[in-house]
This record gives sequence, structure tokens and C-alpha cells, in this order.
Amino acid sequence: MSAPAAVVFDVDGTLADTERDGHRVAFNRAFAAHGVDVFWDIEHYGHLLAVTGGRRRIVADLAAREECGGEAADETVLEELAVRVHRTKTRLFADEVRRGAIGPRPGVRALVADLRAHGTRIAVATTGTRAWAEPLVEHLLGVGTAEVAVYGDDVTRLKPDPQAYELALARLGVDPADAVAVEDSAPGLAAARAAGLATVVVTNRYTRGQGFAGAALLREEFDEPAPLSAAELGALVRRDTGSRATVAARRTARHPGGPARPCDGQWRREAGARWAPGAGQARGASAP
Ligand code: XBP
Ligand code: MG
Repeated sequence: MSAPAAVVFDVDGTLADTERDGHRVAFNRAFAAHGVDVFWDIEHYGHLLAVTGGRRRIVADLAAREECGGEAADETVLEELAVRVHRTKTRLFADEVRRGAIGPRPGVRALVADLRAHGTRIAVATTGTRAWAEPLVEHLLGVGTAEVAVYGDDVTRLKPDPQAYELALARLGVDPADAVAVEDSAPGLAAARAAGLATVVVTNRYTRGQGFAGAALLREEFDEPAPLSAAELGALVRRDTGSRATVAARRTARHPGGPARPCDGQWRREAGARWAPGAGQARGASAP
């Protein structure tokens, strides 16, 4: 059997189930630390994941709240606030990572060990911030296992843009036809496919039910019903070769959509809420 020359793994939702009980909690703690009257519940955060990148996610949510409240969003004010909140969130989440609070999804370590035993090179491509993603990847896979790592800080355009995958392949010196991507989400799949990689999607609670047309393989778990293996990924590379003519067309793939339901549910309940004026930003009244 022949294994792929390289496998490029996404991090959030793929190597580890980070979003619901990790990032979301850190965002909420950061909002509170900055006196921002916003709380992202589990369901609402699931919608917000359509926006990749934590800082962009904060801006998108705060702008939507302003618009739902009948106000035009001041992008500059929101950007400045989002930068501060996101910096705090990054520090809080990095602390959690360093505490060892986040483990791998079941079957991830076994798959990576199988790949390495067959000579496959390992890389990661994430839109997440290096400050927490680097120690997390080292904790999950072991120091030095990921030969190449591309973080959100390294690119100018986040997923679903293919830049992170293209950079990972360029650093590996591997042709996309010889590599496989492993992703958990629709934006991630779009990014990997636009970069020309056969892509395995292993869904999680948040991404189950998203559209995954173009995935070479779709699973719910790494280890069930049978462990995902290096041989299976090698077969995908060979099988996917015929469809590469359509890669150029997929380069135009764009964001699958912004946050759903902008003015109902929690959005409407909180439409009157405002973030309290904090350091350097005086805007609106404090929360009701
Ligand atoms: C992950 C992201 C990230 C994380 C939060 O997407 O979009 O923004 O949710 O991390 P993917 P940061 O799995 O497709 O890479 O706050 O550091 O952005
Ligand atoms: Mg992901």
C-alpha cells in the first residue's frame, strides 16, 4: 500500500474538540473581563463558527447586534474593541492549553502514528492564533511531529481561502496531488479543496449537518466504526486524482455564509444590550 506523501491537519474541531468548551468559554471570559455585555451560548456560538478567525467573529457578532438594534455599526470602534477582547481571549485560552486541559479527539494519535510509521509527513494548517495553537499542537501530537505548521498569524486570508493550505504545501515542498487534508468543517473543506487536496472530513457536534460536497471521505469519528488508517488515506489520493481539473474553479470558493438568523433567537433577546464603555471606547449605554 502507499500512504500519502503528506497529511495536513486542521486543528480546531479536528485534532481536538476545542470550540464549545474551549474557545467559547474563553471568549465569554474575555467579554466579561472587558466589561462587554455579551455572552455566547452554545447554540449561538455554533452559528458564529461560520465566521473563521476569533477577532473577525467578535466584529461580526457585535456589528450584527448593533444592526439588529437599529444602529449602523462603527467598524473602526468595533475593530479596536475586538482586538482588545481577542488579545485577552488568546491569553486565557493559551493558559488552558498550557494547563493540559485539552486532549486529542479519540483516534487522532493512532492515525498520526500510523502515518508516521508509513513515512507520511505531518503538517497543520489552522486559522487559529499561534500563541495557543502551537503549544496545543505540540501537546496533542508531540513536539516536532508536525514538520510544518501554518497559523492564522501567517496568512492574510483565513479559511475558506486556500492560503493556509497552499503555504503548508509550499513549506513541505509537496504537490497537492500527493497530499491529503483532514478537516471538520465546511469552510475548512472549501479551503483544502481550493488548494487541490483530497480532503477527509471528520465531523463533530457543531459541524454535523453542514454541506460537505467534494469531500473524498466523510466520517463522524476517527476511531469508529473502524480506525481511520494511513492506507485509507493513501487510497484517497489515488482516487481523487481524476477530479483535479476542477480545482481552479473551486479557487473561487468563498465563505459559505455569515452568522445565521441575525435578528432572531438570542440576537433579538439581546438586541437592546450594549457593551459597556470600557478603556478607550465610549460607546452607547451600558447593558439594561
Ligand atoms: C478555527 C477558527 C478559529 C478558532 C478560534 O477554524 O476559526 O478562529 O475558532 O481561534 P479552523 P482564534 O478550524 O477552520 O482553522 O481565536 O485564535 O482565531
Ligand atoms: Mg476546524
